[in-house]
Amino acid sequence: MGFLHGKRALIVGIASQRSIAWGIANAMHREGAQLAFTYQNDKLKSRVEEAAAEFGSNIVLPCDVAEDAQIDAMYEALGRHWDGFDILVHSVAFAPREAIQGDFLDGLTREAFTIAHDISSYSLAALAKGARPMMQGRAGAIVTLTYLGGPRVVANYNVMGLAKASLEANVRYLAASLGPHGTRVNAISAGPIKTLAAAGISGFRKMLEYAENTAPLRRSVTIEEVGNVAAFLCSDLASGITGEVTYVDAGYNILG
Ligand code: 0WD
Repeated sequence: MGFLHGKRALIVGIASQRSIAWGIANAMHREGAQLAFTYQNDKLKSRVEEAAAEFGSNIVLPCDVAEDAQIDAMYEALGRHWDGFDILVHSVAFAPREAIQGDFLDGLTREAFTIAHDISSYSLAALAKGARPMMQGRAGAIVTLTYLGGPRVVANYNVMGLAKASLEANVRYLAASLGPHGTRVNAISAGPIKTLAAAGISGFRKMLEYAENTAPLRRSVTIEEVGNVAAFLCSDLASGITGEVTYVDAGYNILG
């Protein structure tokens, strides 16, 4: 029996089979969790439906996290399938392309800052708030995805680095807020992986090659490896861990 047997998990952030959220869904499904999925817009709907079918789920709901009404409607619809759930996976980020290339200040605008923080950090708290009544008292867990460009300066990551720093603080404040309700909140800081979101970051291929050549394990990580850690962090095996950032990056972050 898998270590997530009997758990229900809501997966937010599948855009393709390469998405980190796909790797997480795969690991959670393998470990026995029942899954539900959201999609950002009609363009992504069929891909997410494919994922759901592959993972034995028929719960596929629209949710653009930029819209409060869509978040509310998504939880209302989810409530018609499930009376509660145990796991929330947040694997969503966005910043306007011109703000994630070249010089930090040259590409920075108030609008880019606002969008990056809204979609990449606020959305975690918004989804957690909406989930609170359904996750209440169930020994549940929330996991989100962050990157080293939050605590450190990484070329081209720019305003997304600010948003990830906010996201990591968000994880700590949410952990403190939801701990008394029985919900743990953690982040995984993943090494570079070639996905749709990564393709938007200028110089991504160089970043990936550099990480592969210098990380202690001399390679990059896979969505399967990130998925396994997410499944662990959201399982009862990790019942003593909350408010943490766990690196899944082949050891890259320890380098000076
Ligand atoms: O190297 C990487 N790929 C890393 C990614 C290293 C470390 C962290 N991460 C993080 C990302 O910052 C993000 O938080 O992992 C998370 C997932 O990213 P991913 O799997 O790399 O990328 P992708 O497959 O593109 O999924 C992210 C999805 C969006 O995809 P697109 O490419 O269409 O922007 O986030 C979703 C969307 O599906 N998303 C939204 N969902 C709902 N509402 C919204 C929105 N407004 N905006 C983006």
